[in-house]
Amino acid sequence: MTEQSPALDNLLTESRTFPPSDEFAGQANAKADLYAEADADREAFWAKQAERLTWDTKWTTVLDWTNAPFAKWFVGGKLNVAYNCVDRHVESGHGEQVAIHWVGEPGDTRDITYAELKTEVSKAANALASLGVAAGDVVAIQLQMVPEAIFAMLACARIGALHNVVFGGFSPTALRARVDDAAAKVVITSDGQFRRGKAAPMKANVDEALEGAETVEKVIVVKRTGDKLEGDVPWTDDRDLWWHELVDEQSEEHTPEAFDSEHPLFILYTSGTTGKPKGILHTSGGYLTQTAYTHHNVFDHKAGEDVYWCTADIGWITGHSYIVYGPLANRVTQVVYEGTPNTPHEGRHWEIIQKYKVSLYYTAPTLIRTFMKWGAEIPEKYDLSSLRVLGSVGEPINPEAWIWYRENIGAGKTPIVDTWWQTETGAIMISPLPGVTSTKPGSAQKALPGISAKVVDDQGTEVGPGGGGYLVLDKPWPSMLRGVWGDEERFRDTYWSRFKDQGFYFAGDGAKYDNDGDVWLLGRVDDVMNVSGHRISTTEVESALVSHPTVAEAAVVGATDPTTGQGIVAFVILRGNAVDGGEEAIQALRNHVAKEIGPIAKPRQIMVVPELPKTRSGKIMRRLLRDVAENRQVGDVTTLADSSVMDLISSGLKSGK
Ligand code: 6R9
Repeated sequence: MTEQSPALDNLLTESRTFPPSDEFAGQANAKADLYAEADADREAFWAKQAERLTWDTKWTTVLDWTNAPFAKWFVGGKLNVAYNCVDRHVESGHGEQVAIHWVGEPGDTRDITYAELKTEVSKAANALASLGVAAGDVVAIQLQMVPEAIFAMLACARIGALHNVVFGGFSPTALRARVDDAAAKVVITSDGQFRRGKAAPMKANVDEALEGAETVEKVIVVKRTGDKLEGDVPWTDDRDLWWHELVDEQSEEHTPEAFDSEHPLFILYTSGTTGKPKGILHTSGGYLTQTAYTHHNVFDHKAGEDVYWCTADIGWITGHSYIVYGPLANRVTQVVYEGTPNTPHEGRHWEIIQKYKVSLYYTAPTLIRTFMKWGAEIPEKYDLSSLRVLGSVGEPINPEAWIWYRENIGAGKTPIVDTWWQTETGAIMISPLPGVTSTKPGSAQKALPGISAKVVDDQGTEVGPGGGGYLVLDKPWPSMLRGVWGDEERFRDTYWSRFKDQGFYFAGDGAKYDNDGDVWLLGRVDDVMNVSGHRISTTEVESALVSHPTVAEAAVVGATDPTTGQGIVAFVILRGNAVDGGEEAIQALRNHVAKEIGPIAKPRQIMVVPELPKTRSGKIMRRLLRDVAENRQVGDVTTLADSSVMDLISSGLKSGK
């Protein structure tokens, strides 16, 4: 983006709004006056939110921003994060409440009460301490969605060690980079993991990753696949320990120590589109305050009544903030599911919702579109009447997917909260409040009470209604990142240099205001195309394509074009048996986009493909599609969830399908 005041063409013309029912609004945790309360005195507001937690020592100052961009929240306060997520619920008489309904992929289940969680976390904390892990040490965790993953994270928090969770599907090279950068002392993993009905090795990959790793002293191995896994689990005698042998013999008593509010809680690496991944650092008091506050208000969570399910993996920030910390601080009862959504059948999620009477369900647009592709007749077979709030996170949600979600999963009445936030923000920042906001399909709408976000132009000046530009966060917030691990320069450069004079945090996302002042996220700034001088978001064209009855999923890239700068190239997956994908069908799609957005947005080329390349967190890798669109050799595919997808796409195109 080089020109001033980028006037993003106002291409999304969504005008449907869905106010909450009187019944929902009447019982909602968050009422409209929350905005005014926060505006009147932000620091007093956040101090009140921090009272959700149990502090050993109360803070003296709410916010210290004198060393910006390094914030300190609840300065002088001391607390134990694990105590807040576990023990205090037992002490208040809820030890018998189920914290986790765990569902294994092969169908095994385990219900864990708060009393049991306290025992497990205490034993794991004693186990780590027995290996010499102390406050400030780093423990890397590469585990699938098994209860031990949560026990391990909370055990680290309990003793003040930082966890560094590495997504279970990451390669040995990726794991090693994260272990080395954070200087992890202990690694926790499993023998193997169940994936689509098969047992796949984990420990073998970890061993490959750790060859010659200098900082790692011990590897703790959870037994999950056991004799279902082919071959022996590789073992290094003086380094490796079975979780069950080490943990089971520990005392069930562990006294949590109070740590400073700014004590580091974890590092989580985010892969930028290029270069080395960044270790995002989060700390304790502010992070837990905002994750708990948002979980309470955005999902309207009622402790002891709701059953909540966030489908993320703990390898991502959503799993950290909305499976582990926020929900457990709020005494949630939640489902944790180990497997993939179509194992053993495409109704697995709905079956689980029916069984556990899930009332709050939080997932990602990519999965919603996959469900659309599988067909509405699948969820129709299940009783989903327990659901009362649906959430979305991870990427912009197309209005079409939003409506499908509400109609087919939410019985046409549940509020949908489209939550915008990032690994760096730690917690939800922009979202409707389900009992207050008249929701709009496709828009995350407004910064939450206590949060301030703006859409600004190149110069950092806020744009007016209907205008577009960059999303910035102009005031510090409690769960904000406290740095990039070991790289202060990169922290300042990446987030704080773009609008240095104004002191804004630059999120890297394009956004616009509609005429009501609601925020629409338009994808990463580098996903905004420039066609003949018009700025068009890839999301907007994707949204138009997906609104056509024959299209299940679409990904759009801007390909270099000698005359127009960039030309729009679309990759589409067609629905079930809709059409054959011939010339006529493609022409119809081009015309549909022209009709929905305008002739300027008509894709230069539309390719029908069987799959789209996605990262393991479900984000479409447009870089690879750009390679195809520009007839280049396809680049590095190692971060794809399924690296064979690109072959499938390329061979399909060559054979003219
Ligand atoms: C929580 C998470 C962050 C990036 C962010 C943005 C995109 C997330 C979104 C959304 C539009 C939403 N994003 N939520 N875009 N609407 N509701 O996903 O963190 O993995 O760090 O990704 O995801 O582009 O900048 P993370």
